[in-house]
Amino acid sequence: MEKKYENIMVERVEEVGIVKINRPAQLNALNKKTVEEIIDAIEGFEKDPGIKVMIITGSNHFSAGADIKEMSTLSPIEALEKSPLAVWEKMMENIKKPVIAAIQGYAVGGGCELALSCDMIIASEDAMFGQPEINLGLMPGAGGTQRLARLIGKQKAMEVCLTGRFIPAKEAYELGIVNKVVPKELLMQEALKLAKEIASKAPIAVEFIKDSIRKAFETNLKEGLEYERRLFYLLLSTEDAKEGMKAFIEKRKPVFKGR
Ligand code: DAK
Repeated sequence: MEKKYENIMVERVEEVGIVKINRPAQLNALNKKTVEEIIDAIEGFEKDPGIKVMIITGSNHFSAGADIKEMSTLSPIEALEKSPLAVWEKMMENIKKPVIAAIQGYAVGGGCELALSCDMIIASEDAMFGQPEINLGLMPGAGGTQRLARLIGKQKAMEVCLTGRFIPAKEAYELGIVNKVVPKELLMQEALKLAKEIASKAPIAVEFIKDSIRKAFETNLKEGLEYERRLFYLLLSTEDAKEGMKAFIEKRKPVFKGR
């Protein structure tokens, strides 16, 4: 039985944990309660050995960002000390299991930042991305300037954050923000297909690959290559790697056990 939440829905499909933001009347704006529930659900799936991959999605839209009504009452000190958006943004850096964002409708402001903190993005044709904080006299505060600049380069990140322009799915794909654009009715099917494929792989290899790719954004090439090499040696010693190579030689499908 899944836990009951107020503003999100959780579901599991085989080894995939799904978190669905569900405040459709407010376009899934991220108020404190919603972000706390997202954090709780993701942490729950992260600890659950039966879950290998997660999907974050939203009802009708992904999310129109931080709840502006709630945010307008926050003092800077409150934002610094209590902001759940900051907690969630830091938490995503430490999640070991792959997280896929399945996006329809708006993914803007904090919603875009939540998507960018995921490992892959599948978008429906109607998806819209953007960092419109500039129109509120603000700026992205949960990774928008940093992750976007690393992902699409300085010039494009400047344009997106300084104009606040919304970017349609097709353009987001061309910019490299999105892995795949699919018709709306196929969104969850495609996200689940990707999630299940990854869930079928050797779990320690999946964890190390995610860790190593993320490291590429935090280190210089020399340190990153050294980090990768060490993880590779570690993987060689796992039962799953021995099984994977043996199965190849014996021309059969490997059976991975996460050891
Ligand atoms: N917050 C609260 N309510 C929102 C909302 C939001 N972000 N976005 C939409 N809504 C509400 C609207 O007020 C409206 O409610 P009612 O008037 O019906 O009661 C309902 O959702 C439907 O919205 P619209 O009528 O505006 O719908 P449209 O289709 O006409 O327009 C839109 C869709 C997405 C273009 C528009 O709603 C819009 O521009 N929304 C605001 C988008 C935005 O500016 N997002 C950025 C928010 S700032 C932090 C780190 C990060 C952040 C904060 C703190 N720390 C580290 C401390 C992040 C900040 C942000 O995300």
